[in-house]
Amino acid sequence: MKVIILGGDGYLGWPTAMRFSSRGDDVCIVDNYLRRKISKETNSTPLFNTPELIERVKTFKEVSGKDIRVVIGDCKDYTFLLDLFVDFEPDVIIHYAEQPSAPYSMIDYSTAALTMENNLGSTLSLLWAVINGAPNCHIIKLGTMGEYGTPNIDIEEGWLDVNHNNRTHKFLYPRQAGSMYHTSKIMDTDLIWFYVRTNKLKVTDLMQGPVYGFETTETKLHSNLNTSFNYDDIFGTVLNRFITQAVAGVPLTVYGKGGQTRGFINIIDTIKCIELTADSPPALGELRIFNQFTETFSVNELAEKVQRVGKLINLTIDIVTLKNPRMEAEEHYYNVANSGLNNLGLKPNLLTDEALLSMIEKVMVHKDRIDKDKIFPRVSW
Ligand code: USQ
Repeated sequence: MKVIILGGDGYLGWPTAMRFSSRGDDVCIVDNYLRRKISKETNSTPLFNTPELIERVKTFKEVSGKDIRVVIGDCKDYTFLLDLFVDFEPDVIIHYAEQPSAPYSMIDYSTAALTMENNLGSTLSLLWAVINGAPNCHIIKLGTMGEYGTPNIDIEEGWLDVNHNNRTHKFLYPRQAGSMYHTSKIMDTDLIWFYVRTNKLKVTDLMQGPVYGFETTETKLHSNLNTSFNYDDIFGTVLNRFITQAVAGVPLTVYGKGGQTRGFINIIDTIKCIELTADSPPALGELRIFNQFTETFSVNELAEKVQRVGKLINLTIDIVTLKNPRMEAEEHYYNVANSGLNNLGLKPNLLTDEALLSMIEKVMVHKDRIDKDKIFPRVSW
């Protein structure tokens, strides 16, 4: 397949690019380094060294023999995307080109505006460039489980049949986000659903939970191929943070009561889900939605797991309860459907003690690079 990866420099985009290239697909990455720029501005540099794309693809070619095309540009620029799609003729476009941090989106007006402008702007340009330049191609859009929020009813996979006054209609499952970032993803979904209806596009929306981990088959090939593993309060996801805190000897930072429950997924499974999705596209005119996670845990359960597993290698790990910097339910009902990707053939890599231990041990190798000043929350809402 010919695959374009928008946001191919990021935590998930880069390993996805290497995976598809390794399989023999023809891969083109697009990125404007926005994520690097705003991580720098917020002093949120990743734990591992991550060279820029030209150096990464050069190393990847040396170790794999495969070429990945890199195009530096802004996905908000419709004409730029249109020209690229007409030239490259993609079968699949994977859309990661979004500002991904909830805390970043809640710092102030300018970061809220950047999140809205970047995320909605890139999605709108993508949709129009597909309509006019690659109308049969399959768009795979990274959505987020956080679009649903934490309603007091079961969460279905994207859609809900509503029965009202003896009539039934299928709607997008109701969405209610807890940050401006998550709200931008809801608005993305509305844009996508509109253009699927009016222009018969072919789209899969993957509602992903917080991802953990940093190693895939390809990142292990060379240290230049690392992905951007963040552990700071703005760009780090909770389990990656807890693992790093455990290694640094900093107490695990549970926000509030710690009953916040989410659907988690190993980065290895994220990449597998994208492959499975790309290999089984929906029909033209269909918006297919999968909930992309493999297990649910509360924040307290995760902290206790990290503490218990760390003890096996003699780490002394404390857990602190911090005043929650976020406005969110700290105890809530959470029962979420996720059979779609399993039905496509996903064999989950679960958070076993061995998997957790292996991540802790690998982060230990980089212990000297951990900056303890980046750990406690700086943004609240
Ligand atoms: N949390 C803590 N302690 C911490 C960090 C987080 O208790 O030190 C709690 C948060 O309050 C929240 C939960 O852990 O209840 C998850 O937080 P997170 O920072 O791991 O995840 P979130 O901000 O929701 O965003 C992350 C990614 C985002 C993705 C989303 C999936 O940054 O790109 O869309 O996970 S989901 O959470 O399902 O919406």
